[in-house]
Parts: sequence; C-alpha cells; structure tokens
Amino acid sequence: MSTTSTPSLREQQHPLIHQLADCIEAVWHKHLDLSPYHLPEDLGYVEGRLEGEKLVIENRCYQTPQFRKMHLELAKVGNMLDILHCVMFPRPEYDLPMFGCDLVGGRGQISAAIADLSPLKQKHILPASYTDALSNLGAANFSQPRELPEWGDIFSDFCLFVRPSSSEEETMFLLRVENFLEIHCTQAIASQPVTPEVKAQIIAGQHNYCNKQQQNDKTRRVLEKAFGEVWAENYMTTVLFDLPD
Ligand code: BLA
Repeated sequence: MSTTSTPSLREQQHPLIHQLADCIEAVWHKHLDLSPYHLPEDLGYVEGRLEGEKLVIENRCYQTPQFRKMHLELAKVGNMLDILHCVMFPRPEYDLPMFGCDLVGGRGQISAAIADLSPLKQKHILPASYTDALSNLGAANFSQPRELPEWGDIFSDFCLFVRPSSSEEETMFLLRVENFLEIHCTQAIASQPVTPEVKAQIIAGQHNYCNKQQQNDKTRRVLEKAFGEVWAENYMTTVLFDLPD
C-alpha cells in the first residue's frame, strides 16, 4: 500500500467514467465555494492487489458551507474493473437530499450506472422544490434498466439504475447526472438552516443511508479481496459512508 500522488487515474478509465468525473468537478467548481476535506489516515491514494491485478484508488474530497463532505473516488483494477463513486453529504443543518452516483465497468462496458438524489427526512419523499425540478426533466428511457438490491429502499423515485447499452445511452446518463447536479447545487446554495428537531431527523436519515450503503456486498467484496476484511470495513465506514456526529 502506498500514499504517494500520481497522475490522474481517469485518463486510463472508461470514457464515461472520465467524462463524468470531469463533469462532476466542473459543476462543483461552477456553483460551490469548495475547501479541502482531509480523509482519515491519508487515504487519498491507495494501491493494493486483487487477483494478481493492481488496484488503484484515487480520492478527491471537498467541503462547502452546505456540504460536510463531497467525495469523488476513482478506482481501477488492472484492466478488469473501473469504478467511479461519488457522494455529497449535506450538513444536517440543511434539508437537502444525498447525491450519490456509482459507475462500475470492465473491459470496455459499463455494467452498472446509478445516480440518485436520495431523501433523508422521509422515505421516498424529496423536498417539493426537488420533486418539481426533477419532474421537469421528463422520463429517462434506457433499454436495460436494472433492479435495485434489497437495501436500495433509500433511493428516490427519480433514481436511475441502468446498464447503458450504447454510446447514446452513455451520453444520456451523463447529461442526466449533470442535470441532477445542477439542480442540487442551485437548490443547496439557496437553502436555509432548519430547526433542531428537523436537524435530528436529517441526522437519523443520514445514519440510515450510510448503514444501508454499507450493506452493499459487491463493493465490500472487491475491497476485501484486495485489502482484507478489516481494511474493507474501516474503509467503508470511515471513507465511503462515515456517519455524521
Ligand atoms: C454495484 N458496486 C457495484 C458492483 C461493484 C461495485 C463491483 C457490481 C456491479 C454490477 O453489478 O454490475 C463496487 N463500488 C464498488 C467499489 C466502490 C464502489 C469497489 O463505489 C468503491 C471503491 N454504490 C455507491 C453509491 C451508490 C452505489 C454512492 O458507492 C449509489 C448511490 C450503488 N453499486 C450501487 C448499487 C449496486 C452497485 C445499487 C448494485 C448492487 C447489487 O446489484 O446488488
């Protein structure tokens, strides 16, 4: 394992991952006042081995007045597996959903593309301003929708979970995520702090979100195989889905 810095991983990744990583950072820089966020134990850049292949993880992390932590992670396992993972954790003083996105691919094909603005206060119910803006985007039609796992009850009705089947569908996914981020950043900078009671509800919602995401065995298995069980548990609970205080 090493913690030195390296040229950007995205240049070696699937084009959709590269484009989405650039897009996420561009929207963040355009709308938000970013400061650095330091990950625990210098887990910014990590190398391991999985089934004889090199696993590289590159993290970028920021915070803003509205967001406690905005995490963009790129990972690559040899030529077998390419991953983009992104989560924006709102500060619990603001009634904002959780933006989450995961792209998983290998050998030139993205097998899982998921993006959502997930409600925290009430199951399946987003703030009305979000429902309005997201409804205005119209329906997203993909030829290969995918079934959410059991723990996926945290996601909203606007959740997109597909296997993109052509470059047109890859572009559609990219544009959709850009729309989600534009809506989210615009709403976030206009939002006002909530009462302590609502804040407590939001904290409970973030705990539930993180607990459910920690049940993703597919993520856990990749990390366990490369770094061992203890490291994977630590990484999933302190870097990927840490709970707010
Ligand atoms: C699926 N995530 C997966 C898969 C792998 C990973 C290998 C299976 C792909 C497939 O079924 O085609 C692996 N994802 C990783 C790893 C990391 C990662 C190793 O992020 C990190 C280093 N996951 C998230 C976020 C969301 C998410 C933020 O991290 C959603 C907002 C969702 N990933 C998600 C879902 C699945 C998935 C719903 C499908 C799970 C299933 O079908 O059981």
